[in-house]
Amino acid sequence: MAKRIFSGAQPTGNLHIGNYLGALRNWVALQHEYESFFCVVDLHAITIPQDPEVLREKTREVARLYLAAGIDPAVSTIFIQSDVQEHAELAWVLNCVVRIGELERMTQYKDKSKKQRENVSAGLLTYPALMAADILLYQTDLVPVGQDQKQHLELTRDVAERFNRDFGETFRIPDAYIPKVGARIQALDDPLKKMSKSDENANGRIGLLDDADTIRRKFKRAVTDSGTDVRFDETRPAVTNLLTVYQLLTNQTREEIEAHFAGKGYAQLKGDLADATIAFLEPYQERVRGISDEELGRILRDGADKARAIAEVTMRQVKERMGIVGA
Ligand code: AQP
Repeated sequence: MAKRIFSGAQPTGNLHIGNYLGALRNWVALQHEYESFFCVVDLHAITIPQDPEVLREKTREVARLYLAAGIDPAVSTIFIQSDVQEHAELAWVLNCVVRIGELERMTQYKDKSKKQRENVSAGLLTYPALMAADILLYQTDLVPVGQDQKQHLELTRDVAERFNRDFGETFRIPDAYIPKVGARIQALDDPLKKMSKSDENANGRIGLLDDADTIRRKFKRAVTDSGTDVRFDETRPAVTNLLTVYQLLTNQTREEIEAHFAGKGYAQLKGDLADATIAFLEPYQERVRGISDEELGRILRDGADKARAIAEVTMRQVKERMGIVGA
């Protein structure tokens, strides 16, 4: 059987260059080597409150962003999570396999529950069981994600191993694929925080659909470190973060970049970075606009059909192994 990839993004706001550089870009590169499944994970999005109208719109927007990034529906399966009911069904089963202590140790849960205070949904806690279901349904080999999802992936492996041990060999154990560069793009307003869609300060992220003026303004305002020289240096996280984005967008080596900025200051870095980002995003946005509603609908329906055919097989095996037989 061809090796499989599964990954997804949540329609929880505007996708940013962190999502692109940490995840989408690698999906595009890997899709020709693997049988690939890319999902818009709307059921994950509702673990925190969402406006239904906005969620509907963002779900389709994320699918458009996948296509415009270069995910090719002729070779990859693109679909919306809620169109394949086995995701929710297997998530319930895995909720009965995962331990509460394991879920409570997840750093994303700790961070996000702090922001929700007393209104934390049970779904926010059990989010990793749904993510495990997404991955395990497709007997996935590799999961290309950013650094922030590493812990969830480790839990997915643990849950799959536990299920296999208790009920017999059922799930393939997936590996994470985390890029060496770009796995954690930091926020522009705080280099110690990751760039995030749901952060209330939009100045911390560059949205994939931001216009040129907004991009220039956000980079101009970006926090920098003390010192003046522009080079990669772990002890200067803000400048290193900007340089990492520049490196990935221009495909230059670190040496070439440091030579280019030798003797120049932060203003030059910010200006050149804005130019490189706009040069990348303008044609990207043009491609997003070029995808008609009809074409998108057809791709998503085909994708859901293909995904469902595989998910059903896994789900049937899971139920048989557990003794869930129905009438
Ligand atoms: N800052 C980042 N740098 C690199 N990769 C990132 N990813 C997210 N943020 C960064 C990766 O993008 C993929 C899709 O992310 P997600 O939709 O699952 O959301 P998330 O990981 O919870 O992070 P976001 O985008 O900031 O969303 P919110 O604010 O809603 O939590 C994943 O592979 C992720 O690792």
